[in-house]
Amino acid sequence: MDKHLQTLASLNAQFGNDNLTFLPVEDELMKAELRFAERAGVQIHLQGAQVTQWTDNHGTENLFTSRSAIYQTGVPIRGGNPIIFPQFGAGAMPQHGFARNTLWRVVDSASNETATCLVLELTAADLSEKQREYWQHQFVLTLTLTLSEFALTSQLQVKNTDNAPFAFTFGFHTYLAVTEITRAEISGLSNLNYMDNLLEKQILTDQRPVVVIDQFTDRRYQHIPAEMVLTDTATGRRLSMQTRGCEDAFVWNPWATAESGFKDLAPNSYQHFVCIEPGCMKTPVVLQSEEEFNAQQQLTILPNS
Ligand code: TA6
Repeated sequence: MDKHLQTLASLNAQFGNDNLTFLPVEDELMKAELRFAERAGVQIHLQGAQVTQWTDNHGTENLFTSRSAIYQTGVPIRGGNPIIFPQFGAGAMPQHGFARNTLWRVVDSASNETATCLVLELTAADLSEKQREYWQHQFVLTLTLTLSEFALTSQLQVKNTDNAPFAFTFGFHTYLAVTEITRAEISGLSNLNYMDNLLEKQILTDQRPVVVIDQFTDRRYQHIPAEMVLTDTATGRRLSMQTRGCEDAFVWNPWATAESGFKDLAPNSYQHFVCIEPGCMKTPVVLQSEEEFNAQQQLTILPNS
């Protein structure tokens, strides 16, 4: 059997446990279901190592995944927490690079009294011929997902296993669920410069104490702080996003203006999510041969939420 080919049976036999089950999706795709404590859970699609659901131990779903999402080999899933690598946005390769629409491999799992985790990997050997046309470097991408009662941590490691340097941009393209977009507030971004993709990429500054979304928004905030907090004022729920290794963060919402251009977004979906996307987008990360880069996004539901 192809050493890369993992089946539901082999995955459940090798990595399954009381808190981890592998399940089928459409089009021969597969996903993992991680559970913890009474009600915490995460669903991760092996294509893209993409989290599509995160339920905390209150039973609240904190990520948005479109009900019109397409589950097809090679097609990015609209929502959840796509991993964007090695190109954020448009460029020499298709939008947002190959990591989110390529099948990753499961390499480890663990579960103890404090958390349960799953480790997935993507290397140059997993790329198609077409993808190799865009990207000839040898690399190892490792994503470690850790679920506890009220937190979900994504640790991304990029290793340059080539004998020459390469540069990349990346992001955690996180779709955070909100009750109603105009009731959402983002703190931690005031007084930061941001590039506005909708105003000829001008560099502006936002001096409001919190960012509120009241129109089509596509901004790249620069030099982000270690923590941003999303408050859903309709319910009082507060979600902390703590990052490491992330220099910038896009804030995106298509509003009704752009939503109709996305066939995998149902009408009025824009009202129920905001994307806060930490990463390194403005200045590419350069990795020397055998060098490693680590980044982390920790989502935590704050107490009294
Ligand atoms: O959020 C940044 C962004 O690049 C937006 O400009 C918008 O294109 C969004 O990502 C969605 O991109 P996608 O390729 O997933 O449709």
